[in-house]
Amino acid sequence: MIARVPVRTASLIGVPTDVGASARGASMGPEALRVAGIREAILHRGMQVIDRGNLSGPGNPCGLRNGGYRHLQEVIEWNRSLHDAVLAELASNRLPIVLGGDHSIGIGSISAVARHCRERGRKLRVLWLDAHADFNTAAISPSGNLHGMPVACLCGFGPPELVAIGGGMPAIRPEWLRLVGVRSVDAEEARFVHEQGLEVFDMRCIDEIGMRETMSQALAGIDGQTHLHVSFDVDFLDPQIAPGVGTTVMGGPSWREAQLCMEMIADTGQLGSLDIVELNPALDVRNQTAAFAVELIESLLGKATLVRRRAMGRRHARGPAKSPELSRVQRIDHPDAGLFEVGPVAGRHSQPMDEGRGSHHAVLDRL
Ligand SMILES: [Mn+2]
Repeated sequence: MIARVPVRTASLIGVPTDVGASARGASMGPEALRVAGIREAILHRGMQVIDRGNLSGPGNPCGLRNGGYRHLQEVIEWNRSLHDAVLAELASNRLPIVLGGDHSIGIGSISAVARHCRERGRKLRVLWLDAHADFNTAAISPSGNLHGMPVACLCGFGPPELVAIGGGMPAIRPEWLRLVGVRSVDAEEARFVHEQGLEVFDMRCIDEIGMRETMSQALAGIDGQTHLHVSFDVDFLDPQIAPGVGTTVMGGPSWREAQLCMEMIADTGQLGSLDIVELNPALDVRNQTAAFAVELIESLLGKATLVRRRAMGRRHARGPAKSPELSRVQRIDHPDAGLFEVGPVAGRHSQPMDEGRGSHHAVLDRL
């Protein structure tokens, strides 16, 4: 049962492009996710699925940097189409699941989500799961590739055609964002992240406090009026388990950490939209990265020891567990995905929490 997921019909929107990336191949991502069974996985969660097929747009001209950007016009065209497609699904009360495509498509997708929330007076929280901060601008980007700039564009720093794509100027405010898993930031970009006050939970933070506390802080403040958007760059994952991306960075979250991350997002019950980006089948091994991504999406949609978690959450919501058994994190074998960590973690959302801003800027504080 997934009663806590508010939207029961998911819409798959394929965006087969790699115009924002340096390596070619992310344009094959949508089909790889379908081959890995994303539709069936969502159906298994008890949801309905409508596959809208793929958007169409310009091919990859393999051009050089021009005026600070590579392929700006192509990126604009893809993002305009995607904006309209995502907005239409949200207006019909469906959960858009965008199958990328490189990460530049986060601009159109999240601009539409932000417009939807603005028009309905909903709060928006964007979780950016990524090895990179994606906060470059033309002035500081080493490459001009727009897949390194979507966070900046969404926050108002970028070409006007992209910044204003959803009608809001800017689409989102930095304080609505949480970046998780970051471990590769260009020097100028890091200064800009710091200057704009982005809340970054980098890998050092995850090493030090663990994924559980990291996600607890990243999700703090989400309530029943919050639309939660997840922008899942597959390079978030450690390349040992997810080799099929163009910009691998060693030292990412493990299988278990990634599962826990997704399960804790599911526990909020507020997931409203999702992008899966940067999957590159040309670099994958027997589609294993796509298959892993699909497993994580199942967790994100509520697959896990949900009944037990919810029971423990209710128990914990009345106050800290008094019995030592309840306080101890337990490990049980799960027939589907090996070990699941369970314990009184589900009660964390019942604890009063502030927004927690400014406490984990490790990448930046070391500057
Ligand atoms: Mn990215």
